[in-house]
Amino acid sequence: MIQYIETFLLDVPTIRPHKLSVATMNTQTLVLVRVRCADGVTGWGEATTIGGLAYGEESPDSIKANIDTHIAPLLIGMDAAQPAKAMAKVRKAIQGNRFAKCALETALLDAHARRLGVPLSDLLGGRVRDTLPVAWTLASGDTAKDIAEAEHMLEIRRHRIFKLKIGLRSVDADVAHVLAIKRALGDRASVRVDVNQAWSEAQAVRGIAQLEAGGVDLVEQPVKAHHTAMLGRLARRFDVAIMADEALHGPVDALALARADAADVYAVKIAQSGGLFAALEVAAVARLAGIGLYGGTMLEGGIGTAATAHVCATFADLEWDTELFGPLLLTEEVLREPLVYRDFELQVPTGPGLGVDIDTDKLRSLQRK
Ligand code: MUC
Ligand code: MG
Repeated sequence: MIQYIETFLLDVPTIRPHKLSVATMNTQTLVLVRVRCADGVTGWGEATTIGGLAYGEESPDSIKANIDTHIAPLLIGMDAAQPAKAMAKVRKAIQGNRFAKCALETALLDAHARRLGVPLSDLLGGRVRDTLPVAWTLASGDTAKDIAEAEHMLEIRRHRIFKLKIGLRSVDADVAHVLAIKRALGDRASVRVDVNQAWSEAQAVRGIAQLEAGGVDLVEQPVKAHHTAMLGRLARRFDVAIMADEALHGPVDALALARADAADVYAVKIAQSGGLFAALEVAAVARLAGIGLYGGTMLEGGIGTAATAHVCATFADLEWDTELFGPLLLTEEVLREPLVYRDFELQVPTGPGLGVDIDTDKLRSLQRK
């Protein structure tokens, strides 16, 4: 039986300012959920978002309040061994709140997989891979610093895929920044950009043409999330892969984007999708429509990152890799044993449930008072 649900806000400084077109992050607020069951099993989930309300319509505080006040009470007393039934009740009663739903589903699946003594990925059909290539985001805003950071990552064999955050400066300044980095790294790395919706169609046409000619491999969400037809025009106009990120809030959007031929690649994010099974549905739509997959992040800590890793481990094709580097952007580790990044890949945890454990002393020391 589901006995008790707690939520925690943890303010964790980032290792350097992380500049997106919509926000500069110096701190990440982790939103964690703990579900305690009557049989003594505990499960963890995460509902971390980016930039308060700058990136999405759910803030850390609203997620916590909505779980505490409206969603947790629906779940108390339900059978903990039936996560699907519990989540069906939540989905019937609660509109939106995708991040909260994702965290609760993760915690219920973590607990149930622990109860059964299997990795969470087994509850999703089982894994086809045990490691995931991981991109790193260069977002200091400074070209020389970004090149030095990329060289260091190549040197220590942690990343050889780099995503550059652009859209804050003029198109020409951004293109010059990206192409200087691509020239410095050459064929040693894949260079991609994320515009986070900043460009108009005219700016996108101008920017993407130059990025494509300069050897950039992927352009993520160049225009506003609701401009589906515009995204499709760009995807058809250019050879370089166009990825949908903010446009993709779950399976219904995945279907609409596929019908509109709007993107070549989907960033699959468990929280944006509204849960782990919803993320699998997004991936299923992509597979049926011939759209490539990429394992995305909301810059979560170890819990959300491990949960996404379990989902991505079940994908037969993961053409565009992942960006599951969230914990590496944070100055403090909340897991007792950090996730293992080795030889450019994240090792998907193999223990029961998520395969990770929270350091409760760390949790208390970082918890917002
Ligand atoms: C986004 O829009 O993709 C993921 C990686 C990163 O640096 O920012 C996030 C959000
Ligand atoms: Mg993005």
